[in-house]
Amino acid sequence: MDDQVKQETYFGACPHDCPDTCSMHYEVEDGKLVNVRGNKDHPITRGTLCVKLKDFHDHHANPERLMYPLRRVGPKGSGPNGGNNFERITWDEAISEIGQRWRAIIDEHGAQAIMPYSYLGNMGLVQGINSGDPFFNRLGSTVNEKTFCTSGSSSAWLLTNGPTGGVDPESFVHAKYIVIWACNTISTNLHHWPFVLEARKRGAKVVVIDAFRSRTAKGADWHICPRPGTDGALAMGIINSMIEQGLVDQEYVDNYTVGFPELKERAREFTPEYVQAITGVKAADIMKFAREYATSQPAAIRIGVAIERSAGGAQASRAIYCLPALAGAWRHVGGGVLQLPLWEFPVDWAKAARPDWIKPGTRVVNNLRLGQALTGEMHLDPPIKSLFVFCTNPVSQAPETNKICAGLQREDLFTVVAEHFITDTAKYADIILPAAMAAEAEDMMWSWGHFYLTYNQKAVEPPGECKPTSEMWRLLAKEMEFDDPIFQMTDSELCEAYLLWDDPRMGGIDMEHFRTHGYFRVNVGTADNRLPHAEGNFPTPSGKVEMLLNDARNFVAPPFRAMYEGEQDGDLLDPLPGYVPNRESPQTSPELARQYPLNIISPKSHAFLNSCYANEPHKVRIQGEQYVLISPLDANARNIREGDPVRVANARGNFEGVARVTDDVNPGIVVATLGYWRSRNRSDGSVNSISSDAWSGIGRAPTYSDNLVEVTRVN
Ligand SMILES: Nc1nc2c(c(=O)[nH]1)N[C@H]1C(S)=C(S)[C@@H](COP(=O)(O)OP(=O)(O)OC[C@H]3O[C@@H](n4cnc5c(=O)[nH]c(N)nc54)[C@H](O)[C@@H]3O)O[C@H]1N2
Ligand SMILES: Nc1nc2c(c(=O)[nH]1)N[C@H]1C(S)=C(S)[C@@H](COP(=O)(O)OP(=O)(O)OC[C@H]3O[C@@H](n4cnc5c(=O)[nH]c(N)nc54)[C@H](O)[C@@H]3O)O[C@H]1N2
Ligand code: SF4
Ligand SMILES: [Mo]
Repeated sequence: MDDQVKQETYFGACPHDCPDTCSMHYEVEDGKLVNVRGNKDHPITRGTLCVKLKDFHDHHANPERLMYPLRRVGPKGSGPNGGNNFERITWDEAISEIGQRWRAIIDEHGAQAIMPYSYLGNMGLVQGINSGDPFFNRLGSTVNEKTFCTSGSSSAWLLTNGPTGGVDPESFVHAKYIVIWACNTISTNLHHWPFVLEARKRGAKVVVIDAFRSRTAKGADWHICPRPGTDGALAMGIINSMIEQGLVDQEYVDNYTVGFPELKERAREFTPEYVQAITGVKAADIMKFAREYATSQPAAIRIGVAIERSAGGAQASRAIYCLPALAGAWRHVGGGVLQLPLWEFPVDWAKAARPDWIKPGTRVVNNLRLGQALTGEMHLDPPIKSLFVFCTNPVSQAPETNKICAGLQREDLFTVVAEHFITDTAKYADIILPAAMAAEAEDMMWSWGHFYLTYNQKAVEPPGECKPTSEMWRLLAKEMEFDDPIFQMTDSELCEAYLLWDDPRMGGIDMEHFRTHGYFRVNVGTADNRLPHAEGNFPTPSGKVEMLLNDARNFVAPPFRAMYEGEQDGDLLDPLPGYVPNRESPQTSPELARQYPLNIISPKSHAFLNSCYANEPHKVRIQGEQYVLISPLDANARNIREGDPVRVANARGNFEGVARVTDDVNPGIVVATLGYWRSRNRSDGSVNSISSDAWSGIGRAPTYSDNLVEVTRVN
């Protein structure tokens, strides 16, 4: 019958950089995506999507979406909001112009004058962050090192515990004591919260350690509120207090750790009183926490990404990773630390990223230093003459964005951006390529929040002339005359090629399993029996928890150094965990603190996913205008009232928002959440106008929680 509507359902996988990696159902009617629902069968998703994705089908149909390739017309900066003006072109024109420009650049400067720049706007193996690695490695471009997120805490993890998935997030239901440390679970890891609540129903206590009273802190039994960047001191204080109170599981420590005597010596100075002075957490609370944590087993720690965002972030992480060994928490199902389960995924990175195609000696530019690289502050020879951006929006997300914008305005820089929208970054492009969205291309997702591989089927055709990222690489490879087989493979073939099917963790399944179930839990034990380290078995050189390192060098965990075996910073690391104070603080930079006395932190927005959705009015309505949380004491001192427009500034830049005066933050701290587009804020600025591109000590991680500012009322 002609008028019968053709209905179909496909498996989806949320492509965003979110630990939950939800499994979804795309509902399609007559070739049109009409609804997206959470998969009820998926043990993590359990049928619900978050506020960001619940109308994901509308996101696909956003009228502002890019539909055609665009080319800049007129001089740079002559368009809206200081960006460029564009005209519509065809894909053929776009690809051949890119090819021509690149061939000329390669002739004059060599291929390293071209730099790719990507991040986790899409996590998929086929359409996401690393999907361009084979192409760019083959091209011989500069290697872009990707340390936006978790490289500090991950480097610390690999040094201390090795590449283990740690405690299963689902095993948290068995915990009697749950510590959520620098993680705003209810906003950023929503599907883990039910496991926490289940544990609490069974008698667990939930403790949140957060630098302000976040949504999650409000939902906890106990909120411990250290000053930002002082977690290393707090963890060392807990270690001190466990030792002093005789709470260490000596047998576990003797059998399965290295360096306890040295750690004990290091912890001696971190008395509760000393740690109180650094962190602002009361000495009695430090002792109480140590007692409760050590004696309420199983105890599970969920560490957030924000722990690493200051000079001492990775050192703090190392100290925290020692806690479950000291308490013997790894002996129990549901005891230990959850860092990133991603270490357990049998992904064939050698195939997916082709590090073997990187020529020895190829230079590496870190993604946090984009501004320096483009403006010449970093002395690059050859200079970057072409930038290719995909799956990331650095003008919103990277630090020191004023510098990035200045670089992007260079007339001699040829910038290509593949995007869904004309973002704050895309507006500076010479060529914009319209990318397909999740429902429009096949993909396979690993996860950094649980143990499931999740499959994404192509449910509908891309609209207009949008193309999957994978197709973009095929077209560019053809243009550059690369005939390697990987550039001929279909998306289905790539999905299959990028998994290590023979790895025992794949349980003997094949692609058909994904086509019929949509997801697969890798074989790492079950939530009720996974006990990875009850008897040590840490994948470290010693097989033990390495509290003490032997002649370790500064280290960036492999996935973040872009899978290349490139040069490493040669600095000797502190062999022990410890406390490294913030770079910008009244103690370490008193001059600066006189001018800029407030420590700003910029956690994630509840209704945005990084900068995604911050251009959608209904999400902005939920999230509210860019706000600045400030304590009553600091507000009064500056004559700021609730709702006043305020400017947040330091020497790097400024942005404006509205003041929310609240005792959710302590005096000396201000909070402004991340993701807002600077072009849509009150003034052309965002939290990353003021953030620093300095690295944290290990892992070249960002220092977004280590920035001083002053806040003033805007009249
Ligand atoms: N809604 C939403 N969810 C997201 C994202 C998003 O943008 N929006 N982004 C995704 C991504 S990429 C990531 S990495 C994760 C991150 O998720 P989380 O790890 O939760 O990171 P944040 O929200 O940045 O910060 C978590 C908490 O750490 C606190 N904090 C900041 N600095 C410090 C500190 O020095 N010490 C302590 N103890 N606490 C501190 C903040 O106040 C905040 O409440 O979220 C993912 N999920
Ligand atoms: N101040 C401050 N800054 C931060 C943080 C912080 O806490 N504070 N957090 C940091 C962290 S943890 C992270 S992970 C980074 C995240 O930084 P980004 O990864 O840059 O964040 P997104 O906003 O998700 O950028 C993704 C962009 O990719 C586009 N995109 C999505 N899917 C596709 C696709 O399939 N193809 C193409 N071509 N484009 C696509 C989206 O439209 C979006 O514009 O930000 C970092 N920046
Ligand atoms: S953003 Fe996170 S919580 Fe929301 S649907 Fe995607 S994976 Fe799930
Ligand atoms: Mo992130």
